[in-house]
Amino acid sequence: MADASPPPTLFSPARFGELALANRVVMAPLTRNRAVAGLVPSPLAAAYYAQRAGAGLIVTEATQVSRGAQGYLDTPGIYSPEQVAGWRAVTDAVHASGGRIVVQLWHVGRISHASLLPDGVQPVAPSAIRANAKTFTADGFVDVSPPRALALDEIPGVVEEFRSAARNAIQAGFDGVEIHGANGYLIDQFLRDGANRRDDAYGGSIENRTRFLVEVVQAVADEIGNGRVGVRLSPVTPAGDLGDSDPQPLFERAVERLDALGIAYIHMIEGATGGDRGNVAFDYDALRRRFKGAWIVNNGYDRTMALAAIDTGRADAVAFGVPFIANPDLPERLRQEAALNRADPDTFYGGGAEGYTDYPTLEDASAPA
Ligand code: 8OZ
Repeated sequence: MADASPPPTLFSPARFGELALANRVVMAPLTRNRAVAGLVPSPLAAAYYAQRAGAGLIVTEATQVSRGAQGYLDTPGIYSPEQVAGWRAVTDAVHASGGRIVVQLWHVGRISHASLLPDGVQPVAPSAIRANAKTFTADGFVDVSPPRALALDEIPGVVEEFRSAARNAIQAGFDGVEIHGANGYLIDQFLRDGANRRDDAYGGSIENRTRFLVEVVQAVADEIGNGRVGVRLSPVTPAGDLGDSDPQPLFERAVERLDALGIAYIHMIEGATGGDRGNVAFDYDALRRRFKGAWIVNNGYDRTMALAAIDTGRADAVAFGVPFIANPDLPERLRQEAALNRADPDTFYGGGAEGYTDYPTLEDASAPA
């Protein structure tokens, strides 16, 4: 007899590896550029994330694994004791509110500017190919700096940065980590041939281009346990001026290799990040068939699409980005089919409490004035 438990809905609990989720509404990673001195998370971050603890899982904003991993102004890190202490306040607040939270570990690679890097050094990348992309610095939006190619003997050191950031994450009280393999940043630059022209063990064949991803995930899993590790991928997004000549077999193999590592979940951005879901024909189901862990989908989902994704079994959870900025109680609003607050793009990046911790819940809205 098959398992008699009812099929899950968007609001059913789930277990992804070692992560126990109260529901299948995930808060996607959202860059907010509000870190304070030392790239420590804002003192407001604890309240911001705790307000959103009704999510089955919170993925933090992308967070640098080292000083050299930064590509934008005022994004937080997780490599110094002060940053770990700042994140501890966040994880304590989320856990006190009954939530679960993982930190997204990030290295931007070529998407950076010398003014953001220690001693104004060049950004690093698989190959010395500059992206036609801008980043945000103290001087506003500027073209990214020309990168230099990582030497073969430097790569293990970058892998170690991810490992030590994962160790710090556990020390900071996180339930796990999500490795940022998406959106044209360093791991994605190794994966896709638009940025990787290496002729050593990290370039050329699919096996070689997936090597850096696998080494990072292996190191992090060795450090904190594979059941606490997720990976975000975006096979066809043009973000960061990155593309690949044949993404289907590349990402099928990447997912197979992640499956072999037994990680908790894959977080799949479908289409162009924050944009057209159908920019390129791509068979996501062929990827999912290669992975036994949990499958989180993302990009432009509304309530109807999210319910259907779980009901049909196409996904195990759905991640929402912008709707979570404006709706701290998003899972409750989805449950009740309540109206959603509209997000204000002017307060997405930088600033203080406005547009960060001041969006009302349904309860706030119904309270007498
Ligand atoms: C928006 C602005 C800056 C960075 C990503 C980490 O797209 C980002 C990001 C998003 O993954």
